[in-house]
Amino acid sequence: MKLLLPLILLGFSLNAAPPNIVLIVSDDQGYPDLGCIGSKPIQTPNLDRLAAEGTRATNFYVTWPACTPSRGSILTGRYPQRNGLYDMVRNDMVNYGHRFTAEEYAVSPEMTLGLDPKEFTLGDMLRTAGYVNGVVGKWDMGQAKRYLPLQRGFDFFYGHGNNGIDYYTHERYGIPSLFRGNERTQEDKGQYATDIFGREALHFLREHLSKKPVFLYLPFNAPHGASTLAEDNGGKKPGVQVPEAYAEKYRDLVKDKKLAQYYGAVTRMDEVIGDVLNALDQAGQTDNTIVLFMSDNGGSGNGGNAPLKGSKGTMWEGGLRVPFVIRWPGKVPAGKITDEFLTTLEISPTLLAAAGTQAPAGIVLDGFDMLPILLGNQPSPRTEMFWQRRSDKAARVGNWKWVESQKGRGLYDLATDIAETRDLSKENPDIVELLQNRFAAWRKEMDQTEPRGPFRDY
Ligand SMILES: [Ca+2]
Repeated sequence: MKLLLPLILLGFSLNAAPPNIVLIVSDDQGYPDLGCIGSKPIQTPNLDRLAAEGTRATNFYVTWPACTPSRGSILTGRYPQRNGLYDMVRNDMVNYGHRFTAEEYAVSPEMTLGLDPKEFTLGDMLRTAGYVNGVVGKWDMGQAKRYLPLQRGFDFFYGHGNNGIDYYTHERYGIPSLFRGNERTQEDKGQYATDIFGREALHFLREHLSKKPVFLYLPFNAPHGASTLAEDNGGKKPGVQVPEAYAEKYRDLVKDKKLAQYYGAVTRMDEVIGDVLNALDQAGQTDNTIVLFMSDNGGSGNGGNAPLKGSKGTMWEGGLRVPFVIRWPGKVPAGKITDEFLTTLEISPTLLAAAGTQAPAGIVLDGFDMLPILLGNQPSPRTEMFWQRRSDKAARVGNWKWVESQKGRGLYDLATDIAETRDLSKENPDIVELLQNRFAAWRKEMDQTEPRGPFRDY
């Protein structure tokens, strides 16, 4: 009995102060592109620190091999095919260097499409647990007012609603694309996007840390290629933009100028992540904050995704498997590398459990709380995962991966062949059939789920 009262009080105080959450997403950063992995000359000392103080996963997947649907799953905890956002919110005419007028852009898909307002975001779900929620960076869930963060469970937004900008003008193929709250702004025109996103993230944290539980969603546009018209850049697409000093760090290490720019953009982003970690330290909130980091899809080609095959946009591991780090001092083991099978579908259930809340009644989440797995208390309950991008399909069941896509097909044993080099489908027709059947069952479940726009007609 003597112990009971302090335990009750301790339990009460923990419940009274759910952890802050900083959810960091980078853009098109490849599976091997962290300094601590050691296979490339890339420098990411702050993400390396995060990995040393937390756990890094090697077997972690996104739900789609490109931006919008992958990010929709991070925010909803649901497969793209369940939440309705299962393709890009993107104007195809940009592929041909088309410069939109404001009037033309206003009625284009990038303005009229977005995450269905019936979906619940992490902002909606954490708000019920008393969090103050902010988004800084690349929202990519639609730009009409009904799609913007302030209408989607967030209290603060500074960033762009579409899926790419010029890092300096903040234009997307000629259209000014930064928002503060619900209004477009050009207040920072000329300043490097990663710098201003860092400034706003720190501003949001300093204003709210230690007062209320804070959820900062910090999705960078770095190190994605810039959405810049070639004619605005001397007739050539600029690739990944970065202040020259950051590309200069890599000039002696890599010959390819564009690769040096990519590495430099990651390093500048890493510095901003370091500033965020320092802000948590200064507020005395590090021990009470979960920090998560992942890329939204595989690397788009900069230096390759070896040992993985393929890149962004493909059903190969190089399109779908990404770096992932989570730090929660005293809760998630420090300095650990886990090979457990995990995905971004686990993010929402994990954060909701940590916050002591749950999804609204009737809302199906496609993942689970991964904390017990990270603690080593149990193996991952995930035994299968499915992907579809138009006619491209893939399934993983156990260590078997089946791919049927325009870029290739086959059956691979990831336990012995992470690079997907040996097609074993001829030797194992029964396993091919099993994976095809599991894929068909998943597809049927998705087709029968409650209708959601913008892509499923109803
Ligand atoms: Ca991306």
